[in-house]
Amino acid sequence: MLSGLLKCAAGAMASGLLLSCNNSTAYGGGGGGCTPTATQVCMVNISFSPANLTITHGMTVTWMNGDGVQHTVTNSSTSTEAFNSGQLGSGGTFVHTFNTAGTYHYYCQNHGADGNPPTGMSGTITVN
Ligand SMILES: [Cu+2]
Repeated sequence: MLSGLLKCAAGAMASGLLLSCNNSTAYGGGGGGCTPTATQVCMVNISFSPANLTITHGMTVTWMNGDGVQHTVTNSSTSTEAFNSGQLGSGGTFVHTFNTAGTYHYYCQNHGADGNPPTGMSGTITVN
């Protein structure tokens, strides 16, 4: 992990871009690099954290992959709101704005299964 950070810092200095730190070396540990907030869900240890997030309509939710493996953020087939991040690599982010109140289930296509509600790596956004 330490060597990864040094490599990351060196890469950032060389390129002048902090974006160069978005690699599996920097985010390979147990969720390092992502901190959940009132509008951010982290993907850590093959799960969404928090799994249940409540927001107010009009807010934009950000999902960030803090794992070293790929994940997706995919609406369940019963969700009335459609969103799909596609494959997100380590450090990758996806955003979706929820304008309508409701309960929206979603899952990771790699580590979860569609359903009502989905199972495995899955979560819920409650919009008030
Ligand atoms: Cu996953």
